[in-house]
Amino acid sequence: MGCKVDHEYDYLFKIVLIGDSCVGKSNILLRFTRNEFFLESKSTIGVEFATRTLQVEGQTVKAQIWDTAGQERYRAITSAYCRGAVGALLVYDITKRQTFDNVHRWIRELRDHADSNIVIMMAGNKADLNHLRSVPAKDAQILAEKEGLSFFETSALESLDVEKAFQSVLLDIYHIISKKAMAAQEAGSSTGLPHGTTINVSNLSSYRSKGAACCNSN
Ligand SMILES: Nc1nc2c(ncn2[C@@H]2O[C@H](COP(=O)(O)OP(=O)(O)OP(=O)(O)O)[C@@H](O)[C@H]2O)c(=O)[nH]1
Ligand SMILES: [Mg+2]
Repeated sequence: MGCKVDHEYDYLFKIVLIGDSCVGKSNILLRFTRNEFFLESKSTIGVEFATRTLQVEGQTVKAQIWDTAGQERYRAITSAYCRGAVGALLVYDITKRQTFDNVHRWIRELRDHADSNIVIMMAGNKADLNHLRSVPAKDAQILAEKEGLSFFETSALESLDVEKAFQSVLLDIYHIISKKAMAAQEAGSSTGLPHGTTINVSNLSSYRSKGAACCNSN
């Protein structure tokens, strides 16, 4: 177990990249964290992660992004890494209908294993292959509305809306946390007690990093 105290950011958000194999999860992560793309990338084995620190509404947010393997044989590992995630990019391939049909399965996976307030962004990747499209954007929009997800079509290859998709997830998470913090503050002030009141903000502690120890179990 590695532990460290990091004062270089205000918030640490754990995000997972999830979806069928070959939809482009690893390349989306590469594009977002290193501005790179590999046409012949290898299938992810187990799980990998990368980070990027950016500003969200004036706060320094470190996104710790876990790239899971889409292959069936790694399913148990994938579920394990969803634990504690506060955001997810659920990726399908716009040219492969089956990867879109499986989105339901991945939503269940997230709802079963991740944080109950998880922000889910559905990303229809490979938008550069419009001529091979088998999933109309309209179908995805309808599903997104029904399931309460955000939705973007992306292209890791052409760097289309990858940045926007992550920014949107991080902003939504930040808003949820700010609201919770405000509610906790209000609960504190409504007691009318002087300093020293104990306010239960346990749900916030996993997000707030300043001065706190951050431990990964691997
Ligand atoms: N045309 C196009 N190809 C892409 C895009 N994103 C990824 N690819 C290609 O799709 C293939 C699979 O990409 P990966 O990023 O390895 O897919 P993955 O979802 O991580 O797959 P697993 O690790 O097996 O779960 C590779 O050949 C990529 O070059 C994209 O936006 N457009
Ligand atoms: Mg991969």
